[in-house]
Amino acid sequence: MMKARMNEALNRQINEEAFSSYLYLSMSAWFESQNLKGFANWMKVQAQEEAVHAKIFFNHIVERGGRVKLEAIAAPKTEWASPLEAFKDTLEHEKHITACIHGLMDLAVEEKDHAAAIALQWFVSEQVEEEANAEELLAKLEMIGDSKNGLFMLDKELAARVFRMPAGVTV
Ligand code: OFO
Repeated sequence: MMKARMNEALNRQINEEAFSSYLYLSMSAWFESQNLKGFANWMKVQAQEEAVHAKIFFNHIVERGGRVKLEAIAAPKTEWASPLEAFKDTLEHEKHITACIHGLMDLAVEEKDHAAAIALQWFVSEQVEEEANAEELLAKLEMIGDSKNGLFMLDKELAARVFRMPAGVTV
């Protein structure tokens, strides 16, 4: 049985992940409006991943005899000045999520909640990847600058991203 403090903190994290999904879906919609279909695809896949993250926390709470309580999801931003700005926001958001995950891990250690700590370990590694992906794309966009050709090439590259359920995860 999970302690109430951890249960509440994990419920808050479900909301963070649901908001992440909503934010990236909003970015996907913005990229669609800019006719950048590859970027839109990349963000839609990202939104799917975030929805899975929320469900992993959901399942963990249920498996441990806790109680899932869903809260309202805040409205995300809907307009960006440029793809560069969208990816700056993405990186900032992922840094925020990393801080949330680290906070949860600190709580798991404090509460001696070993099961939560093991579940959170996957998220610690995932966040390293999430930040690295956002940093890489941000660096590419900085390199591209005002080049329409560069943007077109990157859009083509991002069109290839497909959603894959993480290994060992069923939601
Ligand atoms: Fe769930 O990793 Fe991004 O936000």
